[in-house]
Amino acid sequence: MGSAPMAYVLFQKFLKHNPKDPRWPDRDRFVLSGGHGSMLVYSLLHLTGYDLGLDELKSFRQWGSRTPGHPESFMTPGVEATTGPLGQGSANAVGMAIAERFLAARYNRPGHTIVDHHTYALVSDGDLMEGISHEAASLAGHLKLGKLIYLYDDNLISLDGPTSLSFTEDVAKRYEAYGWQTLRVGDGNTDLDSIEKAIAAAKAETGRPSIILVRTTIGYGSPNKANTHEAHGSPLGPEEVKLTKKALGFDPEKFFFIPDEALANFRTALDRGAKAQSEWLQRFEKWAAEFPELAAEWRTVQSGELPAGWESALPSFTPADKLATRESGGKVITALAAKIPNLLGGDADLSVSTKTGLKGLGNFDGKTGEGRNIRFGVREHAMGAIANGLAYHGGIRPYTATFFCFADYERPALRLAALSHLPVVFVFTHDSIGLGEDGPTHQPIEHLASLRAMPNMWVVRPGDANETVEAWRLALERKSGPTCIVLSRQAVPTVDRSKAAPAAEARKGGYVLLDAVGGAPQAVLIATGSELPIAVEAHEKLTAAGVRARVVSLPCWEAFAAQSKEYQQSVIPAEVPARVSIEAGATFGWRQWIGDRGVAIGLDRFGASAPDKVIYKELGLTADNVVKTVQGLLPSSRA
Ligand SMILES: Cc1ncc(C[n+]2csc(CCOP(=O)(O)OP(=O)(O)O)c2C)c(N)n1
Ligand SMILES: [Mg+2]
Repeated sequence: MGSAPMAYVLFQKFLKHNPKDPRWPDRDRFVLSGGHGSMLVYSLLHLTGYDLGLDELKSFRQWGSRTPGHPESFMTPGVEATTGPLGQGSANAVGMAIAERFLAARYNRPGHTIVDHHTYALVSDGDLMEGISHEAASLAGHLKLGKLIYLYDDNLISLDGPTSLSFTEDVAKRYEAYGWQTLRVGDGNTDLDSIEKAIAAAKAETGRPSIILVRTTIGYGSPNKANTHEAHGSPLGPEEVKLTKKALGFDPEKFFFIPDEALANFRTALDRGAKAQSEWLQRFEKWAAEFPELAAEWRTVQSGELPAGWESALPSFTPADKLATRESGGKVITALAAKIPNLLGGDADLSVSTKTGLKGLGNFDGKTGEGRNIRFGVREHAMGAIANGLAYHGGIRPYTATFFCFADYERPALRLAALSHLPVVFVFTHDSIGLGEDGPTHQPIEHLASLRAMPNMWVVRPGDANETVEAWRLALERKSGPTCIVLSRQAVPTVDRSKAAPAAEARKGGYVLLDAVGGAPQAVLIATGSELPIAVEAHEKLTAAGVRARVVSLPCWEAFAAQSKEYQQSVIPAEVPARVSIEAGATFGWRQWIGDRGVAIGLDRFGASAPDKVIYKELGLTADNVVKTVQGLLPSSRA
């Protein structure tokens, strides 16, 4: 209720949108970052004429409704971002503003403006307390994102009580220091003119982002609950609702009542939106006629498809190449960037190590919109949420990169990418104890298991250079969710495919790399990533010892689980109980593949600081240990 006046002014005086076409590419973006105020956005969408009936508002937060407790981008037309975990939306908005600049630079031509819109976010105290918003604001100021505007619901109250309990800094000064324009509205409850002037001033400033601190009263209009934290999350209650309606001049006995003149006022959005979009369409058609190739590219990237021939530049590797999968990943991403014009992303100050820099394509510049490498700085959390913002915006295939251990710093954004079906590619290198001397603070352990546990997240850990190519293929062909590509720091051999199954089999998530020699397998060795060569070596030793072992490469559990049961059984036969997995990470989850009697060789402890080969040996991740383990499982040796 406290932010309704500013939202009203924004929607009715400024927001360029067409409720009849929520996906119009050149609409302004509006993100309600404090997702707990979801009813505000649902009301606005209903009132301005989106496909969200009053019945949906009546079934707020109920099973099957399109009005969930917090806004979900895939659920409700007009909701641009899934918000609720505070801070995320503020960073998503930064991503949207970057996307606008990038697309404007790529597609606008002199005399032809196809991309030209603003990104607005309504942020709350909680948003601005969260660290992620600090990271995002710092980067937005650095990039001078002049079309990014925050409206800050400065109501001096959060969930537990007044902000005086824990949040007393000078927010305006902070944003000023980040390089933002700061504006104030002293009475956001009633002074609509001042709100309008402030938004106009924010739009007029094109060289830096703007934040408008709007002083409001939470629960404004409620005689007894306004300005108390009780107005934050719980319903006012029937009595107080009556009193509030009275205080605001409504009939207390009427429910979900919208006065005709109010509806008529809001519904003017339909004409405005239709007019704005049709003017845009005229411009678009002129542009498309003059630049047909550019227009064809636009249509492809807007549809989320990959351009024809995108695979043609993919490298392939031979057994002569012994290189870390981060190195082969670097070659893959460089090749892809040349073919996929909207592949845009970057790393958190680690491109030297992650190898994900797009060579020769420049650093993204927020003023010109040019450059393909976003220098996120050491800001993993905002990086993830900004990448999500790029994906929410549309027209971009975003990726990010950092060390795998720091997936923890990015994790809330990974989760929202998975929840919101965003096809973001998250590259993680230095994926295990194999990174060596940096030691246990940098060595991931439970990270694979924890990301595999996340619904709709795909985790791909390729075992050699050619599987790395396939990992990228899997990731880019996914349209309904994110993919983590998990790569090694240390060199791994490239499998000799003349003696093993083709790497293309990795697209199935798991496949028989090397089969048992001389008959049906007695044992199945299952490995991922840099432990694949260990399984291959064990296979050689077991074969020499007369044991029929099969090596299964399982780079992506989720893709494998999506195959038919028959295929899965043909790779990991249920009738072979002697199954051993080998992966330099927590063994949690492996039982699914190795069965009741199998053994998972992994790490249920933290690593150590030492050269990688020493740690592998000391912690039992060796071919000899695999051989011994297999022998211990075979019936003859158990007798
Ligand atoms: C990351 C995260 N932590 C905690 C919460 C729980 N929570 C929801 S709203 C809120 C604070 C509300 O204060 P404010 O952001 O000022 O919103 P207002 O009550 O003023 O609308 C909290 C702690 C959350 N949604 N997200
Ligand atoms: Mg507040």
